Parts: sequence; structure tokens; C-alpha cells
Amino acid sequence: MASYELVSFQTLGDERGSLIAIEKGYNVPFDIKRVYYIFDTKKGVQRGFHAHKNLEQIAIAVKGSCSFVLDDGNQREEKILDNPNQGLYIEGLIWREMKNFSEDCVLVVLASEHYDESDYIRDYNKFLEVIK
Ligand code: T46
Repeated sequence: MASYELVSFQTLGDERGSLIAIEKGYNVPFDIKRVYYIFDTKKGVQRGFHAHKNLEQIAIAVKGSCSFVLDDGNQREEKILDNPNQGLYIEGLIWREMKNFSEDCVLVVLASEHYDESDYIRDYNKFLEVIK
């Protein structure tokens, strides 16, 4: 099973500004075991170029913007993240590439598992073989 979709988070706000709450069971469908964030990305850099065997993630550009190219082995699609009230949920064997990071981009990622390099498929041909 592999899928991805953009999800929306409700923005709570008042005259002081905005706030978004992320809570397991309400707007995140998995136990969050790890949070990491990507920032200070240099101009023109592309990241990712891998798939995960068993991982659910939600990526949120809490500041700035970037785009994800998502590939299920049959088709590639680009999703732009440019709003903190929007997250990209990715589950299972989806090849991802990230690019077009704005200078101020802070990309926060919520993950269902601890970091495990053996969960990564970093070779595109191997990815195509595995999803057959
Ligand atoms: C993903 C996309 C969206 C750790 O030690 N712990 C961690 O939790 C992570 C995520 C990475 N690392 C180490 C592994 C590498 O030596 O940090 C270094 C950079 O990781 P990587 O090259 O995998 O980073 P990206 O930006 O290509 O991919 C990351 C995540 O790794 C990946 O799971 O889906 O962001």
C-alpha cells in the first residue's frame, strides 16, 4: 500500500497571530515517533531521491516553500508546499525528490518510526524492482 495526499490543518488565530495544533488521532493518523526539520537549504539544492519501505510521514513547510516530486513507479506528480496549514502525507513505497526550496524554507517532517537507514531505498532501479 502506497499513497500520498495533501492534508489541511485548521488555523486557529486571533489578533495576536496564528496557531496550528497537530494531534495524533485528530489530524495525524499515526503515532509520531520522530520529528525532524530541514532548513538553510542552499540555492538549487535537490534532496530526497529515495523511497521508504515502511514509514508514514507528514511534511509541512512551516515557513517558505518547496516542492516534492512524488513517483509511485507509474507516474510522477509535483506537489508544492507553501503554507503552514498544509501538509503532505506520504505512506509506503513512494519515490520522493524535493526541490525549489525558498531561502527561508523550514520543512518540518513528522514520522511514524525512528530513523532507520535500512528502511530507505536510495536506488531508483531497485525501487522499481521492489514495487513490481
Ligand atoms: C524523507 C525526506 C522528506 C538522521 O540521522 N536522522 C534522521 O531522522 C534523518 C531524517 C536523517 N538523518 C541523517 C541521514 C543523513 O546522513 O541526516 C542526513 C541527511 O538525511 P537525508 O540525506 O536522508 O535527507 P533528505 O532530505 O534527502 O531526506 C529526508 C529524510 O531522510 C527522508 O526520510 O522522506 O527528508
